[in-house]
Amino acid sequence: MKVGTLIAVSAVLATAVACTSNKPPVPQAAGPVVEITIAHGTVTPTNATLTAKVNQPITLRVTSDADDELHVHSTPEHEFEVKPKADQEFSFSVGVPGSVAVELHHLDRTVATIQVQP
Ligand SMILES: [Cu+2]
Repeated sequence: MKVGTLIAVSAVLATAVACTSNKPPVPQAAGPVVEITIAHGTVTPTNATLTAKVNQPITLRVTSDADDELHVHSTPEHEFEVKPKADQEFSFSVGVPGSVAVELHHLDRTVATIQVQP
């Protein structure tokens, strides 16, 4: 009897965990979205400027034809692996006001600079 109950509970927990792999819910105060395209060794945009608030979610939406690596030079730092596919979304927020560079490391370009305001 007890064993049967435990198994039932475990099954429910496993289902709940599996559900969390769905897309995260849309954040309340959505911040800026940066559309980034990498094609034939060129990235667009470069040196874009935008503003965001501290702790506001910022989204990078990337369409690429190559592997690359996005670095967000904030505190803390964020690092995202870019794959050769369309519409990859990376979200992060910045906890410290200041100027934050978003860099593409293989192509060695600054995609955007985000002015994070308190
Ligand atoms: Cu970097």
